[in-house]
Amino acid sequence: MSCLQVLRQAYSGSSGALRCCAALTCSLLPQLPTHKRNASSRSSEDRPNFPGSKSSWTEKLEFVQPDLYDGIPVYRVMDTKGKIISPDHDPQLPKEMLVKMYEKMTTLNMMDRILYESQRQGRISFYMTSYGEEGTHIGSAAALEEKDWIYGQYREAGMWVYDQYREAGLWVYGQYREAGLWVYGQYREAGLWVYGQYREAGLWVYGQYREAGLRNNGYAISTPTHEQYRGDGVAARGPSYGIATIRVDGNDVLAVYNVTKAARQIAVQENRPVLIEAMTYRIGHHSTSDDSSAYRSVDEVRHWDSTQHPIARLRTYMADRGYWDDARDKRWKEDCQKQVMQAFAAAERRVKPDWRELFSDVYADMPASLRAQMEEMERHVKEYEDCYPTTKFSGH
Ligand SMILES: Cc1ncc(C[n+]2csc(CCOP(=O)(O)OP(=O)(O)O)c2C)c(N)n1
Repeated sequence: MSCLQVLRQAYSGSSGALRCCAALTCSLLPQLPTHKRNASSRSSEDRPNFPGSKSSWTEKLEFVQPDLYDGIPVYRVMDTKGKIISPDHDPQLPKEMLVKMYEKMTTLNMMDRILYESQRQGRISFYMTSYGEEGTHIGSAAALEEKDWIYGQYREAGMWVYDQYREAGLWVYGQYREAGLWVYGQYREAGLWVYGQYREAGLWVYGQYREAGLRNNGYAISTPTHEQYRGDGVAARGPSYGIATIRVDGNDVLAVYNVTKAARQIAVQENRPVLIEAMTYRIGHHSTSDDSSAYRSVDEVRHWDSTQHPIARLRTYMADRGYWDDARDKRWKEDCQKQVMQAFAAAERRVKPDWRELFSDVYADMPASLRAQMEEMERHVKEYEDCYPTTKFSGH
């Protein structure tokens, strides 16, 4: 089955999920690539031909109630335990690739554990974990090509981990220590290098680019989704902007892979945008500055950590095929822990860039107001030099 078929089929199955009137169905589902509507050829007796309307007539006086609508369905390949539901949709990736995906998902998880702890020990100032969202990072990174560009968000470190940028990524994280804001200064040398040169033709998150992936992890810091919007998530907004849209189970790495591959094909071949809403759950706190027990129950978090976890699902899938077992898992986790610790130690030994880059890397010509702030900081750092670890920074 081609990728486009996967995407189309995902939509064609949606009618059963919609209980509301046809008008609602029409307005919420995106136009698929083959779907060319020609208003002028329709009779206004058959269908309304108002400019701006794409639906049908109805003689029922019926308000569209949000709770009567099941929403755009969530495409998945595996069930919550990691068993394939429809063999046609199994991308049948080669063993080496699946092993790589599993190893990268677990590397991200290991990075999260070690760096989160190191923040608690005061070795870095700030960190954001990706617990529970590993499938969205790795499934999408695996489906893209070397030449594609990725604009990753802060909770998308797995996109870097997937390829050879693990150390660079950790280097960025390593630089977080002492001053969280430093990371922005680092972007020119590390972050942008990671983001910008990762691949070559720009996809994923925050992109107004041709393909945008969005992780819906249930929260924006402490605000749960039910306080963020009343409609059907983010995917429902895609069609209203004229964007082909799909919703996917973000904890199913194979589904994310299929959907990203299909979306990339539409974007590249048809040069039009595609939106992916990957449904997942943020198991970790928003950041090391957050305590999520203040706004959600421990039981809720435990539920997501112990069921449908993307790493566990992929592991079951691989174990079923004889690609992975407990002994290998144990060896790999030990090895992975060593790799992350070594990269972290190497990052800690690096001299940090000149702190003035915090001011100098934004504008080609620094505005007077920013220069004044930089000079004020220069005076401050000079006066209180003994309070700052200045020798750890270049330019001193
Ligand atoms: C313009 C702006 N306003 C506010 C913030 C502060 N802020 C940082 S992260 C965040 C929440 C983002 O939530 P979401 O997009 O759901 O991503 P998640 O953290 O769940 O991965 C906010 C409000 C910001 N970074 N930029």
